[in-house]
Amino acid sequence: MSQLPIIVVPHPILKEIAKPIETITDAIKQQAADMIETMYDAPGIGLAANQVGKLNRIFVMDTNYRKNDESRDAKVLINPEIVWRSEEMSVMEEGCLSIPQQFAEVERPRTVRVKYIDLSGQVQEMEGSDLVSHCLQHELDHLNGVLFIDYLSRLKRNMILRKVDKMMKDSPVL
Ligand code: K1U
Ligand code: ZN
Repeated sequence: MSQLPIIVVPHPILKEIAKPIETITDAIKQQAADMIETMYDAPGIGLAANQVGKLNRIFVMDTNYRKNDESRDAKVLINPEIVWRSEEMSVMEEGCLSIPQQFAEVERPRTVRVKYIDLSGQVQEMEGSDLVSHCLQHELDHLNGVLFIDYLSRLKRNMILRKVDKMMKDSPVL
């Protein structure tokens, strides 16, 4: 397994739409393992392919983030799609590994059900609320070239982008 560099805004790949995965090859399994390692190391509770420079529809997540290895339970979601979303909404503060150290409240459906393919090629469904729902939608957004700052006003978005730009110039190894 190897750690992958995480791409930071305003890199154009973060605005691209990722392509469906046709076959689960050894290369895809390796990519998933590398993404899991990268997510835990960041640390984060999710990571989408665009963020590590790949334009295929896969993300990893583990919202039960714990520091010790034994309790880790990362899920790999391939070609995910939302099949149901609640009318009830939820507002939560979100962060993004591609927008370091910036957080903002985002409103999304409180519960979603997502259909996806797992690493063994089986079709699966998972339903999640609150943090799980926000994370599922945040990661799926990445695969469609959408960032959480796209839900903010232009003023707030530009403030965040300027802060990240300054931070990267001051300490580019973040
Ligand atoms: O996709 C990403 O950029 C990862 C992002 C996911 C996310 C966070 C919050 C709401 C929705 C989606 C992160 O993981 S940011 C880091 C973070 O939230 C965290 C890090 C360590 C422990 C707990 C949370
Ligand atoms: Zn993100």
